[in-house]
Amino acid sequence: MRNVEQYLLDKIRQNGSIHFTLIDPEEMISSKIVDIVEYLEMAGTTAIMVGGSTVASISQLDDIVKLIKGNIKIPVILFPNNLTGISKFADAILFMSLLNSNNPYFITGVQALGAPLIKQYGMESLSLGYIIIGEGSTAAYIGQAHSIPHDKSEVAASYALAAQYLGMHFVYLEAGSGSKKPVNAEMVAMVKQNLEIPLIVGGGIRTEAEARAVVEAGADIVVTGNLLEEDTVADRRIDRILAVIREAGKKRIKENCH
Ligand code: 1GP
Repeated sequence: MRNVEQYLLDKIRQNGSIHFTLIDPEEMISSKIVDIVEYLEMAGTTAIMVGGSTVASISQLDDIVKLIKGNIKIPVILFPNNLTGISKFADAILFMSLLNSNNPYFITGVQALGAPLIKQYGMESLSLGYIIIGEGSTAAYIGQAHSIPHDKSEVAASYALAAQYLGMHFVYLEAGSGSKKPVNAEMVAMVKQNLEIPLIVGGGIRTEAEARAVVEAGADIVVTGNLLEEDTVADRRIDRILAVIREAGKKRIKENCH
């Protein structure tokens, strides 16, 4: 796919909100991946993100990206944790800065190391301000984040606005994969009120009610990852979550028209 960003913006405009599936190459058994991504594409996920906080093997990542790309048409977007999160076989990369890290390596350092590789691969780069919310996640630990507490919505809103003014194209509020507490609706709403670029929300979203709450509060893109490991494909929970995101997205479009 050539212009992933335009494709995503069109999908958000048409649907009000969209869903990304996160595949962690270290958590997912390759034999299951093809069935799962084919199913998710059919069920209506908009893109597959590939990455995880501890991805260490580029060859394993390459194999998984190739496998996914060979079986679906929706874009495969890298969600890198480090230099080892870059595979030349993906359609695009979330070129992200962990805005609330205490370590400049995660804000601009690894980006400078990775940029020449992205250019060499001719890969589309989606500029993203990444903001970690709440304590205790692997992402917060590895990224040495100065995590924003769940009740400090105004701090999250300031970081998000800073991302926009720095020229970034997307903002991601991350509660951490497998988190017991997703980003709350109040924080999503306050961030969105002050933002003109698309807002991605993820981490710990497992139920229809949680997905509905973040979309109604203003999330343009909802990410789920861990959910896949709970056999939600088999029990159709993933379909119900996608349906809720579609329904709440449509409602947002209607409200914005009035
Ligand atoms: C993690 O936000 C994503 O980076 C998804 O989180 O795995 O908890 O769905 P989950």
